[in-house]
This record gives sequence, structure tokens and C-alpha cells, in this order.
Amino acid sequence: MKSKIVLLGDTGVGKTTLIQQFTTHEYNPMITSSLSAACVQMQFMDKKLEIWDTAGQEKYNSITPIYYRKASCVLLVFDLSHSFTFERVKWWFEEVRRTTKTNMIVVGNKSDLKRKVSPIDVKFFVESNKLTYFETSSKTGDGVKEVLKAAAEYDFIQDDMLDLKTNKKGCC
Ligand SMILES: Nc1nc2c(ncn2[C@@H]2O[C@H](COP(=O)(O)OP(=O)(O)OP(=O)(O)O)[C@@H](O)[C@H]2O)c(=O)[nH]1
Ligand SMILES: [Mg+2]
Repeated sequence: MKSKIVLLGDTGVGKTTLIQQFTTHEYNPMITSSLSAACVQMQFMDKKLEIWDTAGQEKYNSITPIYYRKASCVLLVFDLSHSFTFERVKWWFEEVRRTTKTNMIVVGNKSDLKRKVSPIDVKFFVESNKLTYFETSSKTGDGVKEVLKAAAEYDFIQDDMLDLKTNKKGCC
């Protein structure tokens, strides 16, 4: 069994660092901002995971739909210490929902830092959209395994109508 997991979120929220925790259980503070999408493969329990990192900088946003198509799970990552990054997660949620039925998990990262995002706002957003929510620190590793486990449990949701629509637009 193979699962495709895609990480989306604003620049600097910790997507690449989170993936590094998934694969090596280590924190490397020297990671630099991603300039393009990258894929890593790993075995997790009985599943082969294909994990896609994306570049969060605004100028790269236009290329990402081709990455989350056919994903079994999208991780919408924000930085708990930067309110604006949570607003971006709401935007990403709408963007992904527009073209796919993909499962989505919201991840509030950097739980080791002072929080700026209101827990009430997060609760309202995830509950009203029936989403699963985890908090992580890809610095300390807190909550990381739980996210990976939850993401790996999902399978791809086939939707021929949505596929047709996206093919018409010639998105990939
Ligand atoms: N304190 C703390 N710092 C973190 C955490 N996760 C990542 N960082 C730091 O935040 C910065 C950005 O992390 P990245 O993993 O490069 O962020 P990104 O989302 O991949 O960013 P882009 O590649 O630009 O989209 C780095 O300096 C990381 O060391 C965390 O959980 N806690
Ligand atoms: Mg990155």
C-alpha cells in the first residue's frame, strides 16, 4: 500500500523541518527556505509513504495544485507563533477543496514557542470543516509521530467528476 502525503503552508511554518522529523527524528536548525517541491519516500508500518514538501513562498504558489492532486492526505501546516500563517491555512483549505476531495489534517507547528494563534479560532475552523487537528513541535519532536500516523491511515479518494474537471483545465 502506498500513500501520498503533501505538506502545504506558508513559508517558514516548518514543513521541511517536520518532514525531517518524520524521516530522521532529528532537528536541523540550518534548513533553508525551499525553492521547489521535493519528494521523499519512507516506510511507515505496512505502508510506503511518498511525502511531498512544497515551497511556501508566495511566488511558488501557482505550481502547487499539481502536487496535491491524487494525494491521500494534505497536511495544512501553520506556525502557532504567527497568526498570519493560520489565515493562510484557511486559504489553502479552500484552494485544495476547490479541486479535490482529498483528506486534510491541520497542523499547528512550533508548539514550543509562545502562542499567538487563538485556540478558539482554530477550534472553530477545524470543527466547522470537520478536520482533524494536531499540534507539533518539529524542534522537540512533540506530536510529530501522531501526525504521521494519522496521515498514513488515509487512502486516496477517487472522484471521477473532479478528475474530469481538473483535466479540462489541463492542470497536469
Ligand atoms: N522553535 C521552532 N522552530 C522551528 C520549528 N519548526 C521549524 N522551525 C524553524 O523555522 C524555520 C523555518 O522552517 P522550515 O522547515 O524551513 O519551514 P518551511 O515551512 O519548510 O518553509 P519554506 O520552505 O520557505 O516553505 C527554520 O529556522 C526552522 O529551524 C519548531 O517546531 N519550533
Ligand atoms: Mg521548506
